[in-house]
Amino acid sequence: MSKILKVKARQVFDSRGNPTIEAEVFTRNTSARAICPSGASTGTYEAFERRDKNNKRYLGKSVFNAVNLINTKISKKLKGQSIHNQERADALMINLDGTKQKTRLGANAILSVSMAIKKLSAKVRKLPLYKTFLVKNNFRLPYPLMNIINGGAHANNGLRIQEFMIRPDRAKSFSDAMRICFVVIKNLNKIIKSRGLSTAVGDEGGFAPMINNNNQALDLIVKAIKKSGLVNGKDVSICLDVAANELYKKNKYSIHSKSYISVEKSINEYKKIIKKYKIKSLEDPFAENDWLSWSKLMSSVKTTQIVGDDLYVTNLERLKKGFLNLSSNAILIKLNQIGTVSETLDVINFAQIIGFKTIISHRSGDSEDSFIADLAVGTNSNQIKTGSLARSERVAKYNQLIRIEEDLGKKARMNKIH
Ligand code: 2PG
Ligand code: MG
Repeated sequence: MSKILKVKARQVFDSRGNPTIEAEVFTRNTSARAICPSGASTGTYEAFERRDKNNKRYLGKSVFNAVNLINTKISKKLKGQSIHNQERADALMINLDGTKQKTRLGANAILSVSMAIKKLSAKVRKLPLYKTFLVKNNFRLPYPLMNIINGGAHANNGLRIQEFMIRPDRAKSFSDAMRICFVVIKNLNKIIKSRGLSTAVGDEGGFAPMINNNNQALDLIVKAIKKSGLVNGKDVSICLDVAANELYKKNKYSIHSKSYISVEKSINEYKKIIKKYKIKSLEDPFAENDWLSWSKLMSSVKTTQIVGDDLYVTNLERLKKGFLNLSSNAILIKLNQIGTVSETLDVINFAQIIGFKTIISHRSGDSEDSFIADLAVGTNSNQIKTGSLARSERVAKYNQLIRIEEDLGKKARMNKIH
């Protein structure tokens, strides 16, 4: 009844129209499936994403070899295993791969199967997915970090910073959080339009107007918050993902303008915008190997949430290093950076023990799969970052959180931001 009969995978497409993997895990009576997401601004230490580099028909982007590995090697290995023993199934795949960054089978192959097993286990146990992770009761809904202006590698407008986000800090419920973000986004739309700029959206659903100055983007957001009758820094906070890996050259950074400046100067510029725009959260302010600059920033901006994404790549060893170096106080969690559900849960668990905020995240190439919405609630993660209120692959996660809030009924509570 709860033993894996076979695993079947197929090539499907993600929100950028790139091939990705959907895996379907079968028991004798039922099945569940999951789709792997894919990043654009990826960290060097992320688990390996396997693509058919030599297949010219799909410009080297197809995933047929990884699909084939699932249908043969992984399926054979998992046959007969219990769907309720996630650690064992994940360990079997990790061992079958046998490499540090999952280069043999591909983390995209392994993760899609791992997620499908998790979903199937919940389905067979007749439990909502969010009830099958770390938390057993007192579930908390995460605050959304909505990416409302896209720049960097997610747009072609020349904005240095990759993501300009809003977080509705005073929302009383998840539905209230959605309403607040909705109003700010609609007002931002009007403001952008009134400037004669395009309201077309980038990869994560945020607007991608043709502006190339960070402050200009921040000014637009401040205006939108005000126009909504809300107070910036209180009702709604501005949060940024700099994705500084992309803006680093020879110990210098081009975060604040096109010219490269020293770390000290970059920190000063950060301090200025934090103060002026009341920025509450900064993700990847420096590059993935620049540990020293992270610690320097942490000691000079005490009240800001500093989030490690490419720095940690959801990897326990790197998180431990960051903890010892006082590099940040929060971690971004992306399942496909590490490649299995079990390893992801280990990282979340450790992060919470050491007092780091955990933020569950989508990828810029995502799909209708809303697994991360359940993961956020099931781990009591403070925040979820899953794009703007546009593009169905982003909205799918928000809609799932609305369903979870309804399912929890009177017991539904928001997480703590501070
Ligand atoms: C990030 C992510 C998600 P990508 O940098 O945080 O927003 O982008 O998936 O391209 O790495
Ligand atoms: Mg990031």
